[in-house]
Order: sequence, then structure tokens, then C-alpha cells
Amino acid sequence: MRDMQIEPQAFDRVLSSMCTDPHPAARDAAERFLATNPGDPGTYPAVAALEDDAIELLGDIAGLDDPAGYITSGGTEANIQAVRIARERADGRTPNVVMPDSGHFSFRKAADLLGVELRIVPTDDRHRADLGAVRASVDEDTALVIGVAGTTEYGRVDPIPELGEIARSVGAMCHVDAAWGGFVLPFTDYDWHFDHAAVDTMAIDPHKMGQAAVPAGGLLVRDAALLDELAVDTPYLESTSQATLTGTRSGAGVASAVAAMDELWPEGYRRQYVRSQNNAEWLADALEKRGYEVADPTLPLVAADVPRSTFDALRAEGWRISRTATDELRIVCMPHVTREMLASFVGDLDRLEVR
Ligand code: 0PR
Repeated sequence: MRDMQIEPQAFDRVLSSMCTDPHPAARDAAERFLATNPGDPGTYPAVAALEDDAIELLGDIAGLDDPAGYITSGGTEANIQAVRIARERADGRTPNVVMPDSGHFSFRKAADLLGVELRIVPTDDRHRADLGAVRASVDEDTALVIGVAGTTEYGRVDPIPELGEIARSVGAMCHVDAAWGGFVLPFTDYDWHFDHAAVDTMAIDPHKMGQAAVPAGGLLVRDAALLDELAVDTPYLESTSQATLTGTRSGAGVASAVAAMDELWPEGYRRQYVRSQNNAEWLADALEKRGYEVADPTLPLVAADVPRSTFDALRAEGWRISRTATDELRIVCMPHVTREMLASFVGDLDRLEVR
């Protein structure tokens, strides 16, 4: 018989993930709503009502009065749907989408699926979208300009207001990918959300820094009419149309997102941000003292030029770590990452480092 008591993955050595141990309330809500489908609100009204609450809460976090959107399967779905909305709005043209090279690979999937041209522009020496390059890339066929608020590799925040202006100047929409950053940015000084800029759509994922169970991503749109671009008729359901990409969806994700946000927004998330950011700075400092070059952790994510041989030795010790495209060690200080874990990691690094 297969051993289903097998340990799925203890979090005590996971430094590479953007997922984390869900909050106990989120875990409990997920279990209770496991067999519900918010894709069929006529049959499962309770979870459909919870989804409205989730969008209200996400709107609060992202500075959007009167928010619209839905709980997606993750950042990938939210990003694909944002590109799809922009493509539909750009009717009659062969649209292009402009994104910094720090953008997540989900936009490549979107471009592939939707038949839009993806124009990838360089980032500057601080790993942020190069505004000159963005300006030079947009034209009258640009449907969407993408900015990242918390990049996957370095945790950087693009200049969102400026990207919004560039988008407006050519009649394009502006999408912010805050899939990872959205639950820490409210406690920073960055201009990243709907209040500050000409932002039309946003990805913001409860199942990352939001401490909800997987799958719980978020798509927010400035105006509910934007969701109409996604809607298809649903002839045999009680509800008449559906704007989601998937059909049957996880009620567990939806309920879990609401439970986590009810529990943690804003004070719990604030405390978590401070803890994670302090940990990232502590680790950056420890690595710098050992002579490594470290990218400044502007959000709780550390990248350092630890050589591949040392990286492999740490992996062999069971550390779950990852590398950037330019081969740096990358550590994400998620809520389950404690100071003790990092101290133990640095201890192993000292023991194993290959110079
Ligand atoms: N946008 C940004 C900025 C992201 O970092 C990610 C995921 C996405 C969108 C896509 O989100 P979903 O994966 O929810 O669709 N970035 C991580 C990455 O690609 C995803 C990840 C998460 C990887 C957990 C490993 C892991 O254990 O590295």
C-alpha cells in the first residue's frame, strides 16, 4: 500500500518558496470548504458570498474603492486574465504587451495563449523597469504595460506611477503584478497600488505572503466592466455568465483567503512584514560579512553571489534554495522562515562553503 503518511514537505529548511505554512484559521477554513465550487454560485451560495468578501478585503489592501475581481488559481491565472482583458480592449489592432525582463514567466504563457506580441525591455542597475526602454517600446498597438510590485528574483518594485503614465500616453492599460508583494507593500512607502497611479488591473495572491492555503490568487480590476471582457455565457448554470479562466474552482482557496485576511489584515500582516524584513536584512548582512555580493533586500527577499558549488553542498544538506537567472542564490523570507532557521543556514554555509 502507498504510504499516505509520508511527510509532504516540512517547512523547516524551505528558503526558496513563495508559499508558506497557512495561518491556522486559513487551514481550518480550507478544510471546511473543500467540497464547494465558487464557479457555480447558484449551487454553492455560501462560498460565492465569501468570494465577494475576499474581493472587498483585497480592495482594501490594494487601495481600490468599489473593487471587482475574483479569486484565481494563482498569480499565473490573474496575469493571463489581465493580458486577456487588455487584448479585448485593444480591438481591431494586433496588440503588443510591454514588460520589464523581471516580469514573471506567466506572461510568456499569456502571450502564447492569447497571440499577443510580448515586448520584453531591460531593467536598470537596481533591477527595476528601465523607463526609457519602456517609452521606446510602446506604440499605438500597445495594449498593456506591465509593472511588477515585488519581483520574483529580487523583490524590487517598478516605478508604477510612471509606467501608468506611459501606458496612458499610448491609450494602453496598466497591470501591476503584486502577486507576491501585495501583502507586504501596504507597510512600505512604495507607490504601487490603485490609489497612486493609473493602474487598471492587479494580481495579488493570498496564497503567497497572504498566508492562505493554495490555491488562492487574486485578480482585481478598477472597474467591474473590465470583467465583461472575460465573460462567457453559461447556459445550464443558474448564473448566466462566468469570467474565470477555470470552471470548477477551489472553494477551499476562497474560504481560506477570507479567513487569513480577516485574521491578519492589517496588524498581523504588518507584524509579519517587519519580522520578515528584519530577517532579510539580517541575512543580507551575514552574507556581506562573509564577502558575498548581496542585492539590497528592499522587500523580504535576498539574492547573493554564492557560487554554485556551495549552493549544491547546501542543497545536499536538505536546504531548499533556488537561483536567479544570473545564477545568484535566492532566499525568500516567507512567514515560516525564522531567524533560527537562517542562523542554522548560515552555520551550514560556513561549514560547507567552497571558495
Ligand atoms: N507573479 C510573480 C511576481 C510571482 O513571483 C509568481 C510566482 C507569479 C506571478 C505566479 O504565481 P503562481 O505561481 O501562483 O501562479 N513566483 C514563484 C516562482 O515562479 C512561484 C513559486 C511559488 C515557485 C512557490 C516555487 C514555489 O515553491 O518562483
